[in-house]
Amino acid sequence: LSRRSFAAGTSALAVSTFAIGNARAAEFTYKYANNLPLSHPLNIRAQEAAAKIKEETSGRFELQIYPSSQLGSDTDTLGQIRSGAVDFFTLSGLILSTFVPAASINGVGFAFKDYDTVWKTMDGKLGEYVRGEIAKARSIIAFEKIWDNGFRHTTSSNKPIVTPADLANFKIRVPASPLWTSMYRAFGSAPTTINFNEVYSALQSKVVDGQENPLAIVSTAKLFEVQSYCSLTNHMWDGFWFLANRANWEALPQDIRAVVSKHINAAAVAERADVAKLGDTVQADLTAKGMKFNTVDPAPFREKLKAAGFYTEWKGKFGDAAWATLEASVGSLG
Ligand code: X2X
Repeated sequence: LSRRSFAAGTSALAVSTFAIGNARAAEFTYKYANNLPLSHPLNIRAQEAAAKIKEETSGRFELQIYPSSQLGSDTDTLGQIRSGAVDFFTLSGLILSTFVPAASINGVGFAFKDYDTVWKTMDGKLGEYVRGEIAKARSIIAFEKIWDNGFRHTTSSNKPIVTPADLANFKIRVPASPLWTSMYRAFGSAPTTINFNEVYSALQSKVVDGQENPLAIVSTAKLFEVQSYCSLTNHMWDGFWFLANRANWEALPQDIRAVVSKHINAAAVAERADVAKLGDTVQADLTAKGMKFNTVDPAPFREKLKAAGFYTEWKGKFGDAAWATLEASVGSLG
């Protein structure tokens, strides 16, 4: 029995069922952590992939899924994937940038006009560049296909966001990432860094008045229970890199690695379609639950960021070459 087979039996929180009674314990039991509820397409597709992997490896490989930050906040779990205490982790590139600075480049405000541009960019040269930077950090690697989080919108307990002036002094939660803090400072807001596992309670207790996330998360994480307004700001596209601890990954036999990466990448592509489909229906659901929606003209928001020097600052941080790769795909950012 490997060390991993023993470890498998100690986890009460895992979603997948594991060998009890007459079933044989898997040869390799690997932990996958994420910050989203079980009902989110990311977890639905990950569970499907886990079942397919188990089947195709004849039970040799078991992927145990820990949703909803059960193993800790994103910041904690980033430490665990680096050390190998966790084997796999889906993490926003923006948060990953606290370890691999280049990874936040897709989060530049208003960079993407639509999903076609997102996938062309992230499955193309820019994504390849970011994965290369992740690999250079040595302790982790990223699978080829990034998973969709979505275009982010702004919710609030006290007012709709219609113009950039509405963001002035706005008490908004941001994830742990310098790019997010910098963008809301440029808007003149009062950003507070809070990991996702504490967002619902921070909104409920009014530590902050608002937050920003894609509609699939506003819905599945039930943020509509603690937020009244949803402004369709579309200010950023965000995705999750499926990360592996390098040493643990390389400890797997080549044939198992091939099966795992095939099903994980296929699940990412399926999840993208699920999130897009949800986008068509979720606004109506949230409206029925009492959220008030408004659309937003992005032009003045983008102008505000430009005038505050946001694009110049981040072009300098990412470097001319990376910035040119981004602009070659999305157009000039000014
Ligand atoms: O923390 C968030 O807001 C979330 C769930 O969108 C991310 O993982 C970045």
